This record gives sequence, C-alpha cells and structure tokens, in this order.
Amino acid sequence: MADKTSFEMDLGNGGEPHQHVPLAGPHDREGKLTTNQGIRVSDNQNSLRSGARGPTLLEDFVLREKIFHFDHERIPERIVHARGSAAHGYFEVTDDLSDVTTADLFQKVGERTPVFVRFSTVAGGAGSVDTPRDVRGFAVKFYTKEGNWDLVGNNIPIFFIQDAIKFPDLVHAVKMEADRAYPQAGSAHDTFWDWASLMPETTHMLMWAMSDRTIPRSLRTMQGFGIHTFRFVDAAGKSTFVKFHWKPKLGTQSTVWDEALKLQAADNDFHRRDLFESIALGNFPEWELGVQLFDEAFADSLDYDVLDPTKIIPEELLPLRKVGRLILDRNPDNFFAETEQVAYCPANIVPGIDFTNDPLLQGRLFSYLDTQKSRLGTANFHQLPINAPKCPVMNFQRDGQMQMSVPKGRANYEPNSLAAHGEPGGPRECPVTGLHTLERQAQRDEQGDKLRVRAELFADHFSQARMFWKSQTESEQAHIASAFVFELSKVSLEQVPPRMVGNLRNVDETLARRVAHGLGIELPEKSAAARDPIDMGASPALSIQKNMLDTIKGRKIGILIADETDASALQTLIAAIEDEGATPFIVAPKVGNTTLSDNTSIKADGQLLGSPSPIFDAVAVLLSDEGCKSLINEGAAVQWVMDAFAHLKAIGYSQGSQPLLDKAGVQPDDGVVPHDKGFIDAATKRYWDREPMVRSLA
Ligand code: HDE
Repeated sequence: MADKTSFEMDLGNGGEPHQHVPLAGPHDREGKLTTNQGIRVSDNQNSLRSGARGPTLLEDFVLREKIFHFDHERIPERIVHARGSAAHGYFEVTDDLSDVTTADLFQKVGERTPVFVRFSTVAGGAGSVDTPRDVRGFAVKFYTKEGNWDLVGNNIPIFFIQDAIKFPDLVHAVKMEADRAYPQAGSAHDTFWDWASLMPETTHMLMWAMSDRTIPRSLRTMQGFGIHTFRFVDAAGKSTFVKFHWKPKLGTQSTVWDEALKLQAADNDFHRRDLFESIALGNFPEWELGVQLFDEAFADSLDYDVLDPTKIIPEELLPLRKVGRLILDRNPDNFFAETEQVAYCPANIVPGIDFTNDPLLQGRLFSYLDTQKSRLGTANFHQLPINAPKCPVMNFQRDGQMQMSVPKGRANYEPNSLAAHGEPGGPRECPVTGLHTLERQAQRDEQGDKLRVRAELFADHFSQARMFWKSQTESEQAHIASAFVFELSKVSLEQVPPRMVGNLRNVDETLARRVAHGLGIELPEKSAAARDPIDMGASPALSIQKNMLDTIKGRKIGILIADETDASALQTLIAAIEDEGATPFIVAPKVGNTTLSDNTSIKADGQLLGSPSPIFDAVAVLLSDEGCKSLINEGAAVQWVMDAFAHLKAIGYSQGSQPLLDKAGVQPDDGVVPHDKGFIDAATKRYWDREPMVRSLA
C-alpha cells in the first residue's frame, strides 16, 4: 500500500487511530467528522483511487458529497442591497405608544424585543467595497411576540422615485452598465445620470445622495428612516400616521469624499470590520427610535403629499417623539446562515401597524416575497432560523421544497370537524386578536376610475430639494456641489450634464452655477418645472455638521510610532484615549517589535503601509528625532500625515515629529496640537475650515 500523506496523523481525524475502529455508540461520536448522512469519515485528506497514481474512483461518495455541496455553496445575491453586514440586538421601549397603537412591542416601558439588523449598500455586488457614494439600507427585523415586523428602510428619509413602476429603471440605470459591466457600486456614470436627469422627481434624493449622507464614516453613525408614511392603529380602530426615524447615539458622522475614495484601497471591508469589531469589543452600537405622529387633518394642511416618498416632514414642523432604543450587542455566528439568508419584507407587519397608499410602498409589498423565492429557492425560506418568528407559527400551509417541519395528522384544510373524532383539527382564525386591516372611508383621490396617474402634489419636485440645500452649512453645500461635479464629470454623454444642471436651477441658482462652473460648461436653460416650487425655509435637523456630537467615544485613534518613541508619552496617550471610550491603534514601520525610549518593546496593531490614516478618526504622531529621521523619506509616512490633514482630522504630535508634519504640508490650526496639550478634545471634531487649504471645491 502506498504511503499516506504526512498530515493524516494529526489532521481532521480527531486523533482516532486508523485501524481497528470499534463500533461506536452515539457518545463516541463527539467531535468526529462525518458525511451529511452521518457516516464517520476515516480520511479527509485523500480521495479514493485505484493505486497511488491511479484514477479516482466514482464510488468515492465522501469526495462526491463534499464537492457537490461545495459546488452549490453560493446562492443568487440580492438584486439590490447585495453587499451587507448585520448584527443581532434588541429594541427597548422608553416611552410606550399604547395611546396610538395596539402593537404589542410598544406597550410597556422596558419591554425588549429581539432584532436582527442588516445594513447594506444598494448598487454594488456582494463582494464590492464598503465606501462608495451610495444610499445605505437599514433593515430591522423585530421578532415580536405577535410575529415578525420588518422595518426595511434606508439611511436617507426619502427615495429617488414616487412609483414602484420606475424601480427596475432606476436599478438598471445605476448598476454597472449592461454591455461593459462597470462601474461596480457607483452612480458616477452615463446611464445613471442620463436617467436621473430625465426624471425631475429624483432631484430631492439627488441632493441627499450628493451630500455626505452617502459616505458615512461608520454604519454605527448613520441615521435610519422608514421613509414611507405608515399607520399606527389603536384598539378603537383609530389610525394615526407615523414616520420612523433612527438616530445614532454617537451622532451622525460622515467622511470627506477623498477619504471615502482612499478607504476603498485601505480597507474594502471598512464598515463591515468596524461593526464587527465594535460589537466584539463591547462598544455596542445604539440608536434612538423617534416617531413623527400626525392625523389626516395635519396631512391635509401640508403643501405636499404624505403619500409621496420623495418628501419629508421637517422635524421643526413636527418634532420626533422618542420612544425607544435599538442596541446591537451580538455578531452573527455565521455570515451566510444569518446575514445572507435573512429575508426582509415590508409586508411583514404586526397588529397595530398598517400601510398607507404610498405607491412606492404598495409596490414593495408585492416585490419582496417574490425576490426571496428566487434568492432562497423555496417558499419555505421563513423556516430558516434567522427568518423564523420567535412566536408559535400554525397554519395549513404544507409541503414545498425543503420543508423543515413535520406536521402530524390529517388536518391540512379548514374548516374541518376532525376534533369531533378526537383528532387534532389544527388552528383557527382569531377574529378579535388577529391582524385587521384598517377599515376606513376612502379619503380624497382614493377611489374613482381606474387610472395610471399620480396625485397632484407629487408634481412638486423641487421645493424640498431647495429646503435641503438651504439647511446645509457652507462646507456641506460645497461638498454637494463638488459631488455633482465629480459625478457629472464622469459622464460622457454630452447632453446629460446640461440637462442635470438645468434641473438644479429649479433648486438653487448658485448651486447650478457652481456645478456648471465646476464642469466647465455654460449655464444651461432652466428646465420647466411640472409645478412651481414653494419656499419652505430651512430645516437645521437636515445638516450633519450642525448636529455633530463632540465626542470621541467609539472612535479609532491611530498613533504612529517608531523605534525610540517616548514610552511614557505613549502610555499616557493610550490611557487617555481609552478613558474616553475610544480605541487606540498603534501603527509602526514593523508590526512585530518597536523598541521604545525606555528599551521596552511593543507590538504594533498594524504596519504603516497596511494601516493608512483614512481608517482612523484622528491621529497622533509620536516620533523621536531619530524616529522621524527614519520615516522622513518614507512615502507611506508622509502620506499618512498628509491624508489626516487633508481629511480634516485632528493631529496630535510630539516635538520630534515636526519635520514629518512639515514635509506633509501640515499647517497650524486648532486641530493640530501637541499630543499632550488638548489632543483628546481636538479629536472630537473635524476641521471643516481647513478644507479650502487642501482642495478646491465647487
Ligand atoms: Fe428594496 N428591495 N425595493 N427598497 N430594499 C430589496 O429584497 C424593491 C426600496 C431596501 O438587507 C430586495 O431581499 C422595490 C425603498 C433594503 O436584505 C427587493 C422597490 C427602500 C433592502 C427590493 C424598492 C428599500 C431592500 C432585494 C420599489 C427604502 C435590503 C433583495 C418599489 C425604504 C434588505 C431583497 C436586506 C431589498 C425591491 C424600494 C429598502 C428586490 C421593488 C424605497 C434596506 O425585493
């Protein structure tokens, strides 16, 4: 017999001798490798062949089963929102909503409901990068005692389109182009802007998409929104309109565009890693749930339609009622089984919640079941552990591919009288406690002839886009104008940029002029507006910068060291960062060992080349004179400091580091401080005023 491989003795066989295997009972099987039929495998290193150099035998069912299963490991990725990261956690009520809804999860302060939350980009494939300019999905599955409720939202409170019939066009236009299959994951290309510029209803969303909202710093620092107007229903059947808002505990934080671009090289998994690591470290991401509640009379008093998903209700006009908090405290055990197989569906509601006639929502109610069947392959996808409700499920649905439950008896129909014969008769409907669709009289425009039309106020495409623009700081406005310039500069269809700028003239003349100037084109004719915009004033709540929290909690601070870095300065800085609930991350030229000033040595968390400064929220450069000399001609070190400055981050420095700062072009400002004089305070902010020094914006 030929020799076995050298690793057979210690790999994969659980240390079991290869010969004289006794017949084992179940208790002997612990830790033993088996086939999917439960047969213990004797050799996981060699396939069965006829002679050491002979052909592999068809009868090797161990090999065949292993490869067969492997061949089918992938499932179709989501057509949109393919790239996602998720976590488990809970929702806790802080102010009960029993005055407006019977929804069980909102009845008692302190009540906790388990959740599974999946964040995603929209356009890119499952393996695409985490930081393109894109809307982020924010999907929450509440496993309530009354069944699953899915609030499948985004990090922006409105959407591109008003009617579901336009969704396939939007997605085709934004995803990689049909013939060339690029670009992956980004909207800066011909077909997206060709389509968007022909669809004035997208304008409000385009303003948000070109703002820093679409380049979030972390999934933990994004807002979330239910977008559509939903309804709460109370015990008397009275309905209250509701809009859902998630606000991150750490405040909303974004990147600057150059930083987002560089993150694509620095760490493709930047957001996924950040979420996973934060939870693993016990820095649990947290959001507050706020609701906007209103009635039909309030809705009728507005100049826009609450059924139009391209409109918001400003918080200043209708403040949020804070009702609960969402905490993510557990990473998935298995990415595929949970994050990939989770199936959200906006049609999953529980008693006490109901839909409205928002035409986009109505289309979504139809779509998601359909997509889950094609993605997960069977109508029984709800039985997968991540999708299964945590309350009893009983009905007469039977069979289908991959049926996991084994129902007993003959009762697979209803009505039946089997119980009269002593047989189980199965479950029965619940006229009182079951979910009732709200019975209500049709309101304005809710009934009539069958028509393919939109309600009148949907034709206002620009008022809220203007309100959004007005609500931003100067720096945010410059980012928006520059994002339009960046994206439209990538468009090769000559007719498109002028058409888009023509639309922007309806939003704001200065914005349009700045974009035209940035593109180097003449200011085009203003496009005709389907309905004249009205002036809505500003809503400061829409600005990220005006609402930033000055904290470093949950942030990551990079510290660049080299041989001879001052040991006590390093220890003091690390302690100060940790005291504030942030994470220090030591970067050095060599990851293994750096010898500090007191001859002790320290292991770095990352090597310089593999840990560029875009991955940090603020940085400190702690070099001695000698250490600085050793790095002054190192491109990665110069770039490290240069990027931190250009990305408007705080820089703490030791005296010895000054030559490196000088070479990187760092100019003194409030954010550039000695490492031991106010660095922690400085690190709570970004330095927007610095921006004109480092790049020209539109
Ligand atoms: Fe989705 N959307 N969508 N969508 N959507 C999907 O369902 C669809 C829309 C959103 O993490 C798909 O399971 C239609 C708005 C999120 O698994 C699909 C329309 C909003 C996720 C689908 C919309 C969303 C999806 C693809 C227009 C914000 C990811 C895979 C009528 C409120 C959920 C899947 C996750 C996923 C259809 C519009 C949010 C194809 C037809 C508006 C967060 O069913």
